[in-house]
Amino acid sequence: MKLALIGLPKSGKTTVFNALTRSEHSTDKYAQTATEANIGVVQVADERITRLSELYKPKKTIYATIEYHDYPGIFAREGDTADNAMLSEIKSAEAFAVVLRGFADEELDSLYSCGDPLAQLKHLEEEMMLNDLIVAEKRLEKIELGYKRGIRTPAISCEDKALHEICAQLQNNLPLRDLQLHPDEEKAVRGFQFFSAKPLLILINCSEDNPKEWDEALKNLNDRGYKAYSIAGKFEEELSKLDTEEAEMFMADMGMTESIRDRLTHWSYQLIGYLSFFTVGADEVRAWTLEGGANAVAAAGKIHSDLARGFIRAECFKYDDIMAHGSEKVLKEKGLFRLEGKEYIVKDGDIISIRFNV
Ligand SMILES: Nc1nc2c(ncn2[C@@H]2O[C@H](COP(=O)(O)OP(=O)(O)O)[C@@H](O)[C@H]2O)c(=O)[nH]1
Ligand SMILES: [Mg+2]
Repeated sequence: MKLALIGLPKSGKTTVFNALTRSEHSTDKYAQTATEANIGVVQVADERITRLSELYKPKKTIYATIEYHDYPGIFAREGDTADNAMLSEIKSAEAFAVVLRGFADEELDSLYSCGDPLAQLKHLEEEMMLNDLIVAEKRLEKIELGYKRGIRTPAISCEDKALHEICAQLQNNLPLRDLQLHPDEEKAVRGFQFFSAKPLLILINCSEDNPKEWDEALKNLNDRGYKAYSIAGKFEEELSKLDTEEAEMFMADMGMTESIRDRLTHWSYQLIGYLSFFTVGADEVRAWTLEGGANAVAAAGKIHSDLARGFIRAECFKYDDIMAHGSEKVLKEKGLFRLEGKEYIVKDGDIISIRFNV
């Protein structure tokens, strides 16, 4: 999974990124805004993989990962046009973690007068929608030009229709994630990777002295359907530099039970509706990420496109069952080892082996 940390300049994105990836990129307040993204990969802690690995003793154990991309601030001022290459890179993320500045800093207030976290979010969303509208309108002009030259295919008509719906939505100041397109239309415009269609994880970066300062704002956001949380970025960055025991002591003081890595993992899985399925064997025990509601063929495709193409059936059992009974042989005797077809909807914790033929 690829998650982009985005927000206005100096909201604490790199601070949070450092905490997540235990790195030490500069967060100097007076440094020029970075021009390139920091990229880091974080393992998804999953006790189930650890225990499966103990059972199967494979040569390799592979956890799922989240790739965090920490981008320079965008949309700092109205109509600010960030570098197009960077914007398209940002848009290739599956979701955005939007870092909003909730800690006080007079200097930053005067430089980036975007107001409180709610105002910052409003500003960012408006800029994202504006950017999407420009992209959609540009494409519509091109299509129009094509029509005049006699270029009109069913695919283009479908895209045209989708883009008109998209423009109407954006002109009403509504994000594209709330627009339900027909699946064919959705497919026709998927390549644009519109900003406002992405799921948002809202992180209010609070001062650790006053972590409850934005509780009201958080409630407001969650009532409006956002997934919003508060974090204390600087505190988390400090924590990430300590060894586990020390960190746990400080976390207990703050009433925290999980590291920021684990919290962000849960929040982003929830946000996107991801589940985990596993493959096991003597060579490898591995966790895979899948969109909730996806079928066995989609799961096969995560492993390798050949497995989806030549899919015959999925041999399947549950993590809880193998842990309760200790071996696949017992599961077979008890009828807990299932054969599933293409349409089977994969569940969290399924252990799957794909039979295929290409
Ligand atoms: N007090 C406080 N300062 C923070 C916090 N997070 C970031 N900062 C400071 O804000 C400035 C900008 O942080 P940085 O992570 O570089 O922001 P970015 O531009 O969004 O990547 C730095 O001086 C940080 O030390 C926080 O949670 N509390
Ligand atoms: Mg930064």
